[in-house]
Amino acid sequence: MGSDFQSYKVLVLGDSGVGKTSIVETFCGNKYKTFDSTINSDLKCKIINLNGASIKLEIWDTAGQERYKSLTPSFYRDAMGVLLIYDVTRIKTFEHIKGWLQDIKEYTSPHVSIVLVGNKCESSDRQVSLDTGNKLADMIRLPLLEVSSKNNINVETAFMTLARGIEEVIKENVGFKLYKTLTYKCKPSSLGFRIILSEKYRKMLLQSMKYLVIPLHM
Ligand SMILES: Nc1nc2c(ncn2[C@@H]2O[C@H](COP(=O)(O)OP(=O)(O)OP(=O)(O)O)[C@@H](O)[C@H]2O)c(=O)[nH]1
Ligand SMILES: [Mg+2]
Repeated sequence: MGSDFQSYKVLVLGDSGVGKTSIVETFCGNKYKTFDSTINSDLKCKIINLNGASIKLEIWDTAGQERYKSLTPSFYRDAMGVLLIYDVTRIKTFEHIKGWLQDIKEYTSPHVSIVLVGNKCESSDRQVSLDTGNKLADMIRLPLLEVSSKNNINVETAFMTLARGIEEVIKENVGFKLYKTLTYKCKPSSLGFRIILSEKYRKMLLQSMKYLVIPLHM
């Protein structure tokens, strides 16, 4: 597996038992079964294809139980995306979403992308309707997806929605930063100019092309 993929660090957060591990395992192609409660955090990686580019998702499945929570601020800080999960069969987990959002706001970058996820949507034991979920999602301006890791409903869509959100943020930020660098460092002439970038930045530049066409032709 090449190591030059761009990687997106993603956290999976939510109360204990909402199905974080089950969702991650289902996304990674593993069979649905019962998992032990997560201690601290587990890392899983999956390569996805986003608009023709291979991206490595570094997925951190975290512990929902208070006594296992030991994530450091720096762990949160370099996260690029968060899947924030509640369980549609337990209203308490839904009521705790605002508390999780406060933690996310406090510890992560303001540019972090978040997707709200209501798990166990196949269950007939619901305590949180889709309508109630949508009302909260509208209020906090986040995309909401109801999923079922048990029946593999919408699990991939949730991760892809998050990855696209991260990609958008990167485009905006890299485009802006490179715009500033290029307009400061380069004086275009009739001969044009040549910019040498590392492979990492070349990829980011290509992904941000729509933002960079303007400065390159000024
Ligand atoms: N009905 C139903 N049950 C599910 C689903 N996903 C997970 N579960 C069950 O929910 C329970 C908790 O799942 P986990 O994936 O371990 O939950 P977690 O969020 O990782 O929990 P912690 O590691 O303690 O934070 C298990 O009994 C799962 O079998 C689902 O989509 N539908
Ligand atoms: Mg777990």
